[in-house]
Amino acid sequence: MRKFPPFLVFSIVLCFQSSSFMALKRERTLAMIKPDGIDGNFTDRIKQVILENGFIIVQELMVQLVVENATTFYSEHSAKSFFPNLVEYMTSGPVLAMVIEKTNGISEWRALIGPTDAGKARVTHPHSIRAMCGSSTQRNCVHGSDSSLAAAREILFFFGDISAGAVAVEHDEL
Ligand code: 3AN
Repeated sequence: MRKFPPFLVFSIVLCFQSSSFMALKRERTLAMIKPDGIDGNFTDRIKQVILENGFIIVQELMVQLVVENATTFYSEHSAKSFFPNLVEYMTSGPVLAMVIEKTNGISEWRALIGPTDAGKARVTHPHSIRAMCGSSTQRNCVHGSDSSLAAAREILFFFGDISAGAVAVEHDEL
């Protein structure tokens, strides 16, 4: 049998791991329909987009956030001038939190929801979810975790440790 130089074998294995294997990682992320999305009756259409794009919905929970919850969830923005308005908006009605899963799910969901500014989304990403149901930078209808660290933290926030098989309990408030 023909022998290949070890460095060639090593390079091929490395390429396979970094491009094929790593890029095909199944990921869970947190998707949330915010109060304006629920209020505008966009829930079914958003879920349809989720399923049509090959995600599965692992868990879902309709919940009314209170000020303390919204403050914790968006703590990274606490120093921003829009923070009080953001908390007020996020507590203005129920939200639907979902754990969704797909290969490369974190970036795939971010791509589907579109830019933060829904007005800009309508111009640059007209087929995005925020273009469909958002109205401004703040009232942008949906949320998506922006990294694997954020996904883990946000899923834990709403659902507890579901990797251990725990089932989320439905609450009126968190
Ligand atoms: P994204 O939700 O696209 O990741 P972030 O993390 O920068 O955007 O902001 C979190 C949330 O804070 C946004 N979804 C939006 O509701 C609100 N927000 C962000 N930037 C602004 C802003 N300049 N003015 C008002 N609200 C904002």
